[in-house]
Amino acid sequence: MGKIFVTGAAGFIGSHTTDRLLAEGHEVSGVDNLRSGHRHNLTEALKSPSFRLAEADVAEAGVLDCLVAEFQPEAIIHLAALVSVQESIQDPALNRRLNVTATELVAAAARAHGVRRIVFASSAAIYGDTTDLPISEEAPKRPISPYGEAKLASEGILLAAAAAGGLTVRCHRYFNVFGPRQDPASQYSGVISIFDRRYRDGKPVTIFGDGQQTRDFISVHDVARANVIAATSGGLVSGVANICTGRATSLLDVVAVFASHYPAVPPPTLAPARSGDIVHSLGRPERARAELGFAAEVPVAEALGELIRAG
Ligand code: UD2
Repeated sequence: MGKIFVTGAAGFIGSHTTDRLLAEGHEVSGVDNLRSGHRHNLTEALKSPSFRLAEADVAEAGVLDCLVAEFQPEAIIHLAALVSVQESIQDPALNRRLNVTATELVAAAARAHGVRRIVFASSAAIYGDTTDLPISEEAPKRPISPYGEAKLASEGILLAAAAAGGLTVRCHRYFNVFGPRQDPASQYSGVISIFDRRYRDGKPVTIFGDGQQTRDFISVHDVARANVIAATSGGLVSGVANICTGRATSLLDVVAVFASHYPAVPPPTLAPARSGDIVHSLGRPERARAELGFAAEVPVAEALGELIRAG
């Protein structure tokens, strides 16, 4: 069993990844500044003697170097980020600091302290608005937000560090991740987290457009499993891979699942499509299967049911 360092451990994906690492018997050291993460996401993890959490900002010089030097992990799973695309547009300097500078510091700490592997939270946002579906890793990279640009730059920083030797880097291009602990805070949060909150409150959801738009929605449990595989499996080589299901789910499909659980909630309100919205997004999952042995397993309807039943 290994020692794994997780940045953004109190976040949506970070906390599920931490839970899974602990369940598999690994020792985990996490860091989070609790800006968008929450200590309560780690309620179970914090009961484990194999877990510790430092409350600190990874973009601050010296923080990562100190924590990595002390813990001496075999791998770093770098999930700390500015997660809102909208916020990256409003505050590009903050996006750069949290989504690029932090990555440089991760690479530097790994090299300085002999960490052998980094797993990085990249995003389908690096592809931008492509209509050539399903999207393969070879597709043109045309990010349309500071967030997408920063994720692409981070991939470059980490893969260059890996090319210098002694380090394996796996960049995970997540598609539309959903599940328990995702924050529905703003109108630009992930649509499923917003719908979940609205149905719980007994209020109708708003569908922008006709609801026939599709996304490659993937359960956070599958994403956490992909992270753990990439951090702990032997024999991996550096590279990038989509983390997706390869299956398209429409918003109407999503609404149908919620509606069946909440028959008393009024039907959705329809509103004009959001400007800049893409109609369809779908990833090719083959490379993750070939290079990591990872394939998504949780059907969307099942994961939605779990989310709806969660407290
Ligand atoms: C992601 C990003 C978005 C932008 C976009 C670029 C997130 C959460 N969103 O959006 O910021 O970068 O990629 O392609 O990372 N919708 C509704 N009702 C709602 C909320 C959303 O109908 O209350 C629709 C929305 O208009 C879209 C679909 O649901 O058609 C999915 O929205 P999303 O923001 O969850 O995900 P996405 O991939 O469009």
